[in-house]
Amino acid sequence: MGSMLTVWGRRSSFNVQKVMWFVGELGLQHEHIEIGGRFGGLDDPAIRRMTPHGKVPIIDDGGTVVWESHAILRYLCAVHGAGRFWVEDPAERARIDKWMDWAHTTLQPDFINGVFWGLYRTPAAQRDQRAIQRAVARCTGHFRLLDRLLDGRDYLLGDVFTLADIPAGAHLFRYFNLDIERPDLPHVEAWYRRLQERPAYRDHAMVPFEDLFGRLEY
Ligand SMILES: N[C@@H](CCC(=O)N[C@@H](CS)C(=O)NCC(=O)O)C(=O)O
Repeated sequence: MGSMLTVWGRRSSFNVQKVMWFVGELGLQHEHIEIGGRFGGLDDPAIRRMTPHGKVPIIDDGGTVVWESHAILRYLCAVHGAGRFWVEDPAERARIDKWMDWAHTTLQPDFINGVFWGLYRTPAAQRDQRAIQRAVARCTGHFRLLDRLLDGRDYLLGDVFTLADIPAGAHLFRYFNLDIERPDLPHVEAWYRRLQERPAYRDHAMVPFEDLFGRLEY
């Protein structure tokens, strides 16, 4: 099998980016196989044996197969994050989980689905401008909330970078590079600059997305 850890999923996938960013933060030796999107391969029997729904990311860590980006983040944190990312205290872990789940269930649907898919991935003639505007407005609210949270702190939970920063922080490259209305976000922008000092962020969460323009098929 080569290396212990294998990650499947195209680098242009938002859900893959969160996982690859964390693999980079952990400094884990791994093999990365681009599947999905223009690479195809999601219907291969070997992939379907690992994940019944045929979506990326997927990992195999020494025989343990995990899919769903946040399940993967938590698994990698528990197994490989000792001393740096893993926390034992359930209350402390819940502080992290709250923001991870908020990002996945609230921010991501409004931004990645509503704005990124609605505006960028949908061909101009098919765009629903009113729906896009409503999603942009909801994102304005979400990013304002993050801006208030980040006032006076370096990272979402305080002085230290945690897993909570990954799902929300992975949105910033696309949010700040789309041609949309944004409110004043001084603290979010400072956080974005701070994240860009991390090589793993630059390598995995700032992936150009032009090849997704006008493409609804994957
Ligand atoms: N909730 C899943 C979503 C997985 C998902 O929808 N992945 C997309 C890419 S972001 C996918 O596999 N799309 C098909 C493709 O890339 O061809 C997760 O967080 O991992």
